[in-house]
Amino acid sequence: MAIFRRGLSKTRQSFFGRISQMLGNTEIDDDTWDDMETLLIQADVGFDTTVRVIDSLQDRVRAEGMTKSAQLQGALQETLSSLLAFPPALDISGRELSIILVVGVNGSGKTTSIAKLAHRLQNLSRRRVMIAAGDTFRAAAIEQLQTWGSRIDVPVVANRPGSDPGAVVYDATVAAKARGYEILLIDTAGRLQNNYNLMRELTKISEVSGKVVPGAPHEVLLVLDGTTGQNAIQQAKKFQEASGVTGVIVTKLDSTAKGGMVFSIFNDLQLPVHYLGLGESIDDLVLFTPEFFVESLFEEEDEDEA
Ligand SMILES: Nc1nc2c(ncn2[C@@H]2O[C@H](COP(=O)(O)OP(=O)(O)O)[C@@H](O)[C@H]2O)c(=O)[nH]1
Ligand SMILES: [Mg+2]
Repeated sequence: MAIFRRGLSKTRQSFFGRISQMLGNTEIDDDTWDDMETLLIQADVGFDTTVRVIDSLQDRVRAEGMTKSAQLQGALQETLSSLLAFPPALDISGRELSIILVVGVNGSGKTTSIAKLAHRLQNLSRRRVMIAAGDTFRAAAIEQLQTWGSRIDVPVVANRPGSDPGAVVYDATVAAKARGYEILLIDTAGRLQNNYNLMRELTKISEVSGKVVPGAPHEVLLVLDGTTGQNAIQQAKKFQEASGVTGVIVTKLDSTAKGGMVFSIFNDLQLPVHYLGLGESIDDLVLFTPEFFVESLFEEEDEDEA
């Protein structure tokens, strides 16, 4: 909970934490709803989701005969919570080897998130984890993953820069299976200049892993850069078309006030958020917990804490 509060402090301080001050305690009128709408849009909750939240709050105000704006804060908190389904556990149990494909645009935080996730799964879930360096586009991308791998003691299967990512994924899948690894995380390149190429590459990687392990990939995690707010939602739609995304990791929420975009992922994309990136170090990937998330957005008195 403390890590949520700290990680979400920018979004809280800019928006949600100021709601009571903004609403004041007057009669609920059109201005109240305008202010609320402005707040939600500015926090990157997104237009459709904002409309849905306001409609639902207005219904409630009518049904319960609320008259004072101060009553709205609790109601808003509950309405926002109701948008967040509890995400299912990652589909990584009940088989010898589970394969998780990680996709997203360049710079969104894929490689860092893979290292953090590998570390989590190895240390908290006690699973044997391997990583495939499927982003073969840049030498630096491969080296970055190898550096993380040796730091967290997770093997990384890689090939030369510029080599076929399908071949790397094939080698890694065969190696993981032969050596009794339970989870293989696959890093990918995120070039989005051409949706068709991206789709082809991701489809191919999926097919290659599925040839060695029937049903793979078992999860396709989309990494979204939280600092890009609603733009990330538009990007996500392309990846949904291209690669059968099953869930989302939102990164960099520690450095943005656009944390409202998380509601949009559940509501507009109908995808579960599994993890949040709340910093650059290896332990800064937290399991998404709806109630902690919403409470952290509204909790006000944290600035004095150590
Ligand atoms: N503050 C912060 N920075 C992050 C987070 N996740 C990733 N980054 C940084 O974002 C940059 C790009 O990350 P990288 O994993 O290389 O992205 P990729 O191109 O998608 O593989 C790096 O400088 C990371 O340290 C996060 O949760 N918080
Ligand atoms: Mg990368």
